[in-house]
Amino acid sequence: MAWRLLPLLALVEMIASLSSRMQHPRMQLDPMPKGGASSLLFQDAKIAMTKRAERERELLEPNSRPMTAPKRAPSNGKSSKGGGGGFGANGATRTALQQATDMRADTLDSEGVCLIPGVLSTDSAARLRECVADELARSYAAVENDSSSSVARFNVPVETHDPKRGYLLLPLRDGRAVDAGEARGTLICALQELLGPNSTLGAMFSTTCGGESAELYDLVALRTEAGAARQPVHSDTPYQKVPGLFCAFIALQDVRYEMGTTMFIPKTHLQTKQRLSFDNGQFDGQRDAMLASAQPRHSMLQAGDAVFFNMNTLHAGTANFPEGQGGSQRLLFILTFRNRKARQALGHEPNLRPGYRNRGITLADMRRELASDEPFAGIHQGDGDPFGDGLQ
Ligand SMILES: *[C@@H]1O[C@H](CO)[C@@H](O)[C@H](O)[C@H]1NC(C)=O
Ligand SMILES: *[C@@H]1O[C@H](CO)[C@@H](O)[C@H](O)[C@H]1NC(C)=O
Ligand SMILES: O=C(O)CCC(=O)C(=O)O
Repeated sequence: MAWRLLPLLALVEMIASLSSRMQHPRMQLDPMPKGGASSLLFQDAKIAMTKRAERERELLEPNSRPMTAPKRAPSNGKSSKGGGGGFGANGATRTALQQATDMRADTLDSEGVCLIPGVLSTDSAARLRECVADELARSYAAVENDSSSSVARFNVPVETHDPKRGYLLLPLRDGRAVDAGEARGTLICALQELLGPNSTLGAMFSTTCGGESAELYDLVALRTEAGAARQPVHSDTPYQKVPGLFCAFIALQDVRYEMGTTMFIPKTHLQTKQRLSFDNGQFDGQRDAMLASAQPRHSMLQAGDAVFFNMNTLHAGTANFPEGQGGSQRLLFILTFRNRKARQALGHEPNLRPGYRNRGITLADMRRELASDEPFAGIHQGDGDPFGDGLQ
């Protein structure tokens, strides 16, 4: 077949760009060939991507250091954002949260990525991990019963499930709370802590994504298991002047290096010579030269910490080591918001259950719901549809 004749690298590029155009999950590849051409294509692409990622590891790992949280704004940083509204522009009238948010926003402007410790308490992170594990079990059971429900729950059909790495699309209210008739279950409490009016992360999304009109774009958990391969370096959205998507990866447990980290190449959110040699240099050696001289930073997250990034920044998930070599299940809770002022194509579909897509659910909507007696409990959002479980 013709695709077998494609050079491996061209195949990797093709699959990467195809999947980045289609949706956020990139590495959802079937380990069990079912004989179909597309399944074989995935098989070959997976082998090629793993080989490519291993080559990148050799280039990047010697220079990679753990990411540290910024202590103060970069010296060039005119403290920017004007997010303070009616508050004084400097000095004691700015709250600690506003000052910390400005510092982190300056870091995002210059680096494209920022470590934010403690966006969830350790206890809340542990409760949320258990809740996500329960949602995972519910979704596995649902897909076992009816395989056509896979796309709505995992964003991929069963044919391309990867047992070692995948996304779990989440509801706004967890199934356990709904079953128990509990208005404020674990997921609601976590969203309140993460996005509520005085929250670190809520302030970050508001500041980077154009205020409270920021639109919910991903509500998902990322799962890797022991033995999951490293990803090739990629970005999730193309460059545009007003960055369109900002994402938080939130650790639900202490993540040891052997469980996989996310490696970022700071400053690659900008159209610099460095970034262009990555984008355009895949066949003439420029990309590898760029990677060999890069200064990567990997996020070492404790339970409740977040790494917050402009989704145009280059990054890759590192390997979750095999069992017996320190690997084990890693669950990250992921929130992404979209800045409506970014008008160019974003390059991928939202990682949201179908019933939550194209609804224009904003940060303001979420805060209003979270402040109500029964958040997201089938309350009409204004377009006539209840939120429900998002499964249609
Ligand atoms: C199993 O799937 C069928 C549709 O194929 C659905 O009607 C039924 O409710 C499902 N049962 C459970 C327990 O999820
Ligand atoms: C906001 O959070 C800060 C720091 O956690 C706290 O000191 C302050 O009292 C909070 N303000 C409100 C209105 O909750
Ligand atoms: O595994 C990770 O830490 C990163 C995941 C990622 O970048 C992706 O799935 O696009």
